[in-house]
Amino acid sequence: MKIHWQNERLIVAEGDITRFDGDAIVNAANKSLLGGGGVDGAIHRAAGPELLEACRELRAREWPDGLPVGEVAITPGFRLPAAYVIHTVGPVYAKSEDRSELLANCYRNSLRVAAERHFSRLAFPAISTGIYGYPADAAAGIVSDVMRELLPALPGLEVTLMFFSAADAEVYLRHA
Ligand code: AR6
Repeated sequence: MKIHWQNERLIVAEGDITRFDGDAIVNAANKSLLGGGGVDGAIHRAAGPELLEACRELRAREWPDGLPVGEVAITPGFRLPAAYVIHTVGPVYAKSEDRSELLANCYRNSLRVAAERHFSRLAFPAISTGIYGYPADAAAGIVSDVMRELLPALPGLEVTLMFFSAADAEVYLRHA
């Protein structure tokens, strides 16, 4: 991973989140929790089939109708370097409706779970900015607001925002 910017609590980096070695990575999943393309597909491939099995159990036990947008569910990371995966579902971007609170909730709820479990290193991908079409600059503003709002209250946690390209990391830094 290449670091583009950092302070004591927040790292803006470029790289493959499946390689992140920390307490948890966040997955930009879909309601089904049963895998998909993008970062979700990459995480399932790297974690191995046990992850799909754990997600099926989560569905059966806790989320029979699927995981609602903005909510989170946690599984082990299995073959990933990260110990856990926090699965969340971002909103599909819509010009006609402001879904920024839903996107913020993905980040807020993931941070809450990380704090509850006393995690010290957590990495996020740029939720909703791929297949779900959220403009990277709009998402950047939402994410940086959440980090400004919540990180001061979570002193033991270091957050990495892991962008897939240098261009995406730079967009974040311009709009944050
Ligand atoms: N590491 C870090 N970032 C990545 C990686 C990776 N290995 N792979 C992709 N990205 P997306 P969404 C970036 O489409 O928009 C799936 O099918 C990517 O460049 O993965 O929330 C799910 O099952 C982009 O910036 O997630 C859902 O159906 C960001 O991750 C749907 O896609 C998010 O892109 C969710 O769409």
